[in-house]
Amino acid sequence: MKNIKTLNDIIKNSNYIVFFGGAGVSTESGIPDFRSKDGLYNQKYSYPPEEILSRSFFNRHTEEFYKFYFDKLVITDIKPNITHIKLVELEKANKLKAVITQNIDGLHEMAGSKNVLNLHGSIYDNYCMDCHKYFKLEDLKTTGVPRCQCGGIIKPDVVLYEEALKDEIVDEAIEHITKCDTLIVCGTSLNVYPAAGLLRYFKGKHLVVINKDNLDNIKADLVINDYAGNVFKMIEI
Ligand code: CNA
Repeated sequence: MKNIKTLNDIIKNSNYIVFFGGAGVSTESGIPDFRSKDGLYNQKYSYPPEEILSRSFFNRHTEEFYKFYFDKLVITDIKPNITHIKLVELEKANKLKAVITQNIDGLHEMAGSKNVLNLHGSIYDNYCMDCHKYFKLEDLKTTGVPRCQCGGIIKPDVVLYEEALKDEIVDEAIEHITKCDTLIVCGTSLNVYPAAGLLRYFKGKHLVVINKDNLDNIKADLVINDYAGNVFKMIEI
């Protein structure tokens, strides 16, 4: 396939690649995304998922939030897929300098990637909202509202709608995007801000988009409309 050959040529000639990914990177591991045909936004719930995943909803309807969260977003009996694995190989080859992800599923770390910037946090980290004690995911009971020994509500360290991203992670992401010669954008609809807005810092040579559906909100040098796995399995390292 001509596009794959072009991508392999770009990778061969790049020294500083950054990967910017979204939910589409994990669909082939069995985690549904938000906006695809069979994504969470096209299923029926008592409230729209965008509302359930907001901070004001978490505050007002904590139990309802947790029901949705544990049912739909905390999926742990899964494995990294070929895209996660190839990214580890690219990092080991010293080509890939950072994985910037909007995902909260921890699959890049599970695959073995070292420099992962979790823009939206991770389901594996949780804190008591009162005493700030840290809890691992397996410490949380998955029914009702998880509570700390001090009585405080435990909140996952994931960024909900209406919440700000962490400055130090955003700063690091901007630094990598500004410095890289190739930026690979993959499996994201680029609808969620401010994450999607970080791409404006790119001033390198090759902007590559790999996405199942065509995106009309970004202009790239190379666009491959295919499943991430189909593309990454062909990447030569
Ligand atoms: P999205 O808006 O659902 O977009 C996903 C994009 O990926 C769509 O354009 C799809 O066409 C595309 N896509 C789906 N499967 C594939 C595939 N196999 N190969 C290539 N492309 C594919 O999700 P975004 O990431 O853009 O939105 C950001 C939200 C989604 C973040 O806040 C995440 O926390 C949130 N989210 C994360 C997960 C996860 O951690 N795995 C799951 C669902 C949602």
